[in-house]
Amino acid sequence: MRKIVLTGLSALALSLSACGQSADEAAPTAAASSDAAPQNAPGVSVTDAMIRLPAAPGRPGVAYFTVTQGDGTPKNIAAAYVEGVGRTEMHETVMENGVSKMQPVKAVPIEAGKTVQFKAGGLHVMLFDVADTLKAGETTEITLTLDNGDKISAPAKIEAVGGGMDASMDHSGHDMSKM
Ligand SMILES: [Cu+2]
Repeated sequence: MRKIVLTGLSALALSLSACGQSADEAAPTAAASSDAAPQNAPGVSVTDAMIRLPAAPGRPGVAYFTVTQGDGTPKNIAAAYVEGVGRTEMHETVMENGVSKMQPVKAVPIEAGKTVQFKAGGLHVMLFDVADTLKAGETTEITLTLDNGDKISAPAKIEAVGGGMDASMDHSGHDMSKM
């Protein structure tokens, strides 16, 4: 009786490992298909770009977007430009002693297979001297410059402040005198 039980268990173990192997074999096929889009020369794309207008004239606005690098060597986002905006700064919101504050970021690293999100409460681009030609509901263009000189442009939706509570909270702690 004991021998029969053991045989049954080892057969079960064999069938389990066989399942594991077939799952491994399927993985490279899925990875290969994501490489099949060499059209975008730098391999970097900007999606979901959005501009949030200043809460009041003279105050900064903010830009959020997602950066994805399909292939190529690691790079850095060195600068962001938004059509209709005088000056920009890349910032990151960090927690310090339990208080949320922002600090300037000189370069944001990107690498193949990774997605970097600029979003409320994290990385974002501050927009200074926002022209009143930028109107909620319309679209402008955002251009990122990489440290190798490549540029990527994408359309950016313009939203009024108040589209989300997070925007005003994100910037309430901004100490302009330190900039
Ligand atoms: Cu900021």
